[in-house]
Amino acid sequence: MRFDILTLFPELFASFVKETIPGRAVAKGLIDIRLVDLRSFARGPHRVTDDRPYGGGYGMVMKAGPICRAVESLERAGDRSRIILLSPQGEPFTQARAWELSTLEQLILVCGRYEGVDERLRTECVDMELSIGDYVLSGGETAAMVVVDAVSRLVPGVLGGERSNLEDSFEDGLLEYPHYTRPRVFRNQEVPPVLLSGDHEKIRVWRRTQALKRTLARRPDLLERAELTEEDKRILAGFGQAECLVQSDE
Ligand code: 9D3
Repeated sequence: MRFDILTLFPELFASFVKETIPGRAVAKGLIDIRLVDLRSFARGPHRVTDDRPYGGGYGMVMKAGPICRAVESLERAGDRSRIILLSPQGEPFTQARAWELSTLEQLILVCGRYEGVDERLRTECVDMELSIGDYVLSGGETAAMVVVDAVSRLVPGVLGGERSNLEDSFEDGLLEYPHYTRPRVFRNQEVPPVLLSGDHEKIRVWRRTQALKRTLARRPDLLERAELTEEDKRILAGFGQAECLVQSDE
């Protein structure tokens, strides 16, 4: 999978790329990340990438020209390639979308700045527009990092032997159970005794119960869409309403 990131701030990505993508994934050729400085595709002595909005109003608008020229300069992986604009008006980026994108060969990620991009960019050179959530960022760069992070770890071979993607939260539609490590007592709080019991079946049921409780308390919206087993339904039915609301974290 190749990521081409088009941005006015390529240097923002240096440590991100180094720390997020396992070096062996890059070495094995599973992942390739290239940064494209949009300013180098701007024209004139001042290499201007933005201008005032037609019709007046606050702020500046990114010009379509430099972005389109940058996209057109790239080697394309045919129909296994997508040009994605990161924008607050995009459709929500989800784990399902991440899986879908992970099957492609090339993602071209366009990071906007200022108040937005010239509308004609969308019709001319963009396949898809993604938002990472309902909050205001100062540009598309951090959103692009989110997309690269979430997608690259789904590319076959990238995670290595660590663990299966399917164990992840959101893959089964539930929040994760609580985790503990040493020491056994931290500031007077004990690790739940079941985790020290060595009874793997009891531990499995406890963890599933905790995951269900936590999801019900914090993200009931997820629970509605989760794929629940008969056991899950039995566990859920066993929750007293009051217990779920009050003891959501226990
Ligand atoms: C005054 C109008 N602006 C504030 C609401 C509009 C605006 C323009 C550009 C708001 C943010 C941005 C920059 N954001 C992104 O480029 C962006 C983004 C985001 O802000 N939230 C969630 N996902 C994304 S993806 C790209």
